[in-house]
Formats: sequence, structure tokens, C-alpha cells
Amino acid sequence: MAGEPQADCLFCKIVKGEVPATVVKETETTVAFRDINPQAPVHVLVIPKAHYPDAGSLAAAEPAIAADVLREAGEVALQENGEKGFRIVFNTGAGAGQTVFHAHAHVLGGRGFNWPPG
Ligand code: IU
Repeated sequence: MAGEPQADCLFCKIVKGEVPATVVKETETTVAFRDINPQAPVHVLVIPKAHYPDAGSLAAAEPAIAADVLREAGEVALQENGEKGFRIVFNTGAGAGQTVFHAHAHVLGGRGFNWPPG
């Protein structure tokens, strides 16, 4: 069923505590943890506890939880990076570099960023 944990999903395992992660913030609906392969001094992933394959499908099915993810991304950035600017990235689809098919926001900060992105 939509939103239910998937046995083969790494991020569902992190939600359940079956795979370790350095959690920096948690709410009833979300978990934020440090990316294992950071691309910036601040690199935190914010995920919904419910399983949806990407941000768009999450927002379509559970708009309130999608809003929770965005709010938490902002709060984590403030917590980790102060008032400096930050970037939120949702890689969506393998062609855009998505490798884990459980919706997640990358929160990146602590350095400058180029535009257009690579
Ligand atoms: P992507 O947008 O799907 O490519 O992002 C997946 C991220 O998950 C990527 O930055 C990985 O470094 C990160 N990650 C992690 O933090 N812990 C893990 O055990 C695995 C991937 I596998």
C-alpha cells in the first residue's frame, strides 16, 4: 500500500532503526540524518517516514507530509548552517542522479554553490 515501509528500502530501514544513521532531527513524520558521502560541509537528508519513491509522488499523495519535509529542511539548515544560504535538492529519477528511491531532500550548506548545477 502507498506509504507503507518497503522491505528492500534502505531509508525505510533507517526509519525503523535497522540501519544506523547519524540523526540530527526527528519529528512524528520525518527523519533528518547526515549523508554518508557528504558533498558539502553541511549535507543532511530529510526524509518522510512514509515510503514514497520521490518528492513528487509524496506531494501528490501526502501534501501535508511533503510540507513537513520542506519545513524540516529549513529548520535543519538553520540548526546546522545558521542564517547563511543553503540549497535544497530533490534528485528525481535515475537520469537526474537519484539512487535511493525513497523521497529525500538534500540540505546542502557551508560552501558556495554554482548555478546552473552540475
Ligand atoms: P540520491 O539523490 O538518491 O542520489 O541521494 C541518495 C543519497 O543517500 C546519497 O547522497 C548517498 O550518499 C546517501 N546515502 C546515505 O546517506 N546512506 C546510505 O547508506 C546510502 C546512501 I546506500
